[in-house]
Amino acid sequence: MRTQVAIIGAGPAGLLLGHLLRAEGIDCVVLERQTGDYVLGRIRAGVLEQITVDLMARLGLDQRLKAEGLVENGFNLADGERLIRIDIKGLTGKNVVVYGQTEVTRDLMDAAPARGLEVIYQAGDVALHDIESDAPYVTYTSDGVEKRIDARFIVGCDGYHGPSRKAIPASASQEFERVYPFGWLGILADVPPCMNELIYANHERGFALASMRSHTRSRYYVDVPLTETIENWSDDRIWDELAIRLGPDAAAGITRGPSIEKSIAPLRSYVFAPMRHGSLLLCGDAAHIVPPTGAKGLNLAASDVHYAAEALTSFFKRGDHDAIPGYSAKALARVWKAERFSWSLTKLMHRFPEDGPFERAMQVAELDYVASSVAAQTSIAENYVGLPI
Ligand code: FAS
Ligand code: PHB
Repeated sequence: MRTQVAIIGAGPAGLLLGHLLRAEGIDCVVLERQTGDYVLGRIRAGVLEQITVDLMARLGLDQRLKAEGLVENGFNLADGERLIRIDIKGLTGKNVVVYGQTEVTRDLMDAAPARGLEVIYQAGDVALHDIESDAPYVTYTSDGVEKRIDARFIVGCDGYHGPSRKAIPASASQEFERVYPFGWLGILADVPPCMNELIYANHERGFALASMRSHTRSRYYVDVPLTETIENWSDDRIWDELAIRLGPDAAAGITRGPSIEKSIAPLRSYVFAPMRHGSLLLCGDAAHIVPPTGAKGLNLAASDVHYAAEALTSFFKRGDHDAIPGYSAKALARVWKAERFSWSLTKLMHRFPEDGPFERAMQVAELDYVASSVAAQTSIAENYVGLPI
């Protein structure tokens, strides 16, 4: 098979890029290791920045998002008894939308056949070849048969564990990483949210996040040591811990119920640079990871894809060969600012095992400052709604 762009990974980055390229009449094919149902079964992000909403609207794929997405004009930082509301709408004129990553992925998947976007699921042993040439290709197995796709560009949208990033020589790249000494235990339950806005809580027992997927489906998190396993956490134990960490007002609003999904995700800050090598571009988690505290992971994938689609469209439709070399620097400029915000909010809202009284005093002082300063709240708000692209 020959195409113009071979995309590896049918998560939100790969599918969004595929749709954007097809909308420009650019040939592409998406290779996905798993089944579509498996991809949809992964419960991940919940908060969309305006740029992600705008990309879905530009594709005309935002009908459900407009009907079911929850517009959020603010969110809250809880510190023991104190609740600090960040009025993102009032401070920035923008909002975010709560609409699960699963639903974004579903909308993109469902629209693929009608839009001529070919997605090959259960593609095994995907390998990249000749990425430093103008004629790279991908091999993979399907039903036990090895196949090959020749392309002008390959875009790695295969997440943190995919093969694309690993195809770039260490001599030509640099990695930046911080692994956090805790993970987030997430629970999904068909119960109404405890509040109509998100609450990030820093409690002496640890971090908690109250989020949602709809008016009848809630998403909560508590941070747990990396040694923890999900077996140690019954639903009741999670509900008890959430009630303590979120504080009495939020606790009064909690409706308990059986979990429909429960998982522990490790937290890391990670950047791989550059995000292009020869004819291979990287988008999304294939190139960077943020702790989910800032709700940036999915949204960074969207901005990477916006830049990649722009550069590829310039190349194929306008013969502009300068856009592709500029992709990595443009994407990384936004990635690093989101990495900083996510790291900063994680440091502010979590208790680190190595921290002592001084570090805790710094958290209290920073929360006091945020509570009393419009400038401090505006800084948090403009990062949370997403910096311009
Ligand atoms: P993805 O990882 O979503 O997609 C990559 C795709 O590539 C997958 O479908 C995978 O199957 C496929 N792939 C991998 N290897 C392959 C191969 N060899 N061949 C073919 N295909 C291959 N972000 C938030 O903002 N909030 C959150 O709460 C949050 N929670 C998260 C929880 C977990 C457990 C994880 C891992 C991430 C979480 N994230 C969260 C971040 C997440 O939302 C990502 O930012 C988002 O999925 C990025 O999308 P993609 O870059 O498309 O990568
Ligand atoms: C979620 O709803 O899954 C969610 C929301 C905000 C975050 C992280 C996760 O910062």
